[in-house]
Amino acid sequence: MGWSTADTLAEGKEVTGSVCPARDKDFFKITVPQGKRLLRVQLKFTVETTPIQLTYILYKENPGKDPMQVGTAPLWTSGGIRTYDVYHCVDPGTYYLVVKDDGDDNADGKNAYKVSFTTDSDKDNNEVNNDVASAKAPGSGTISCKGDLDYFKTSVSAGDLLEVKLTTAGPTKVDLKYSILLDDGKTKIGEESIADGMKAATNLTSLWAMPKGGTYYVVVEDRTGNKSDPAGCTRSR
Ligand SMILES: [Ca+2]
Ligand SMILES: [Ca+2]
Ligand SMILES: [Ca+2]
Ligand SMILES: [Ca+2]
Repeated sequence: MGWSTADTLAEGKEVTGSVCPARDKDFFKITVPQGKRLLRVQLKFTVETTPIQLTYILYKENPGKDPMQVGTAPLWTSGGIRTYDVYHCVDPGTYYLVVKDDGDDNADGKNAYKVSFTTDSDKDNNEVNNDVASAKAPGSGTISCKGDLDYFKTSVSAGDLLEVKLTTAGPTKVDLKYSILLDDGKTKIGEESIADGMKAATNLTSLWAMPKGGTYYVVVEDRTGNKSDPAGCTRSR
């Protein structure tokens, strides 16, 4: 593998490369500095047609062992030329970005791709809130990265209705979804989502009859788990 020969890629610097011959993989070594929790990967082709289905895999350095896979490009379902602009939630540290053809069965010796990365802090003050144990009181947050889950915790008295309100100030790339879970943190008793967050501000407001009094969890995420918008803002209660 190419860990030891990886090219060091500086933050904010765009470089070009090509996937040739088939099974070629390009290794880039990148650093997420202390205090930063978001890694933005931008990857695109320089031309409109190529036989390559561009994709990437993100690995974290694992001293003394092979790096561990910690992320991938989103599934590409729309056809056409692949272009990525994706946020990953990560810890500070050293990572490897591996750019390749999906399936490792195509090559393009003529045309190049462009890749770059930047890092940022996560402005969502509720983080980390990715599971039942770290659930926070209802409030504002953002789906800052691919696969981000935001857990909120609330309780209702027997016979009460639970009002869930999930809104944004304006359009966002994220197609917001919430699920209501019982106090076991697993059993889903309801969910709502929107088809396209870019069409208008999100406004999901519903009253739910709860089966019993007690603790409930509301989990907010992107409907497909692929989209994110660290600048966006969601509110739930
Ligand atoms: Ca190459
Ligand atoms: Ca391919
Ligand atoms: Ca979040
Ligand atoms: Ca989260």
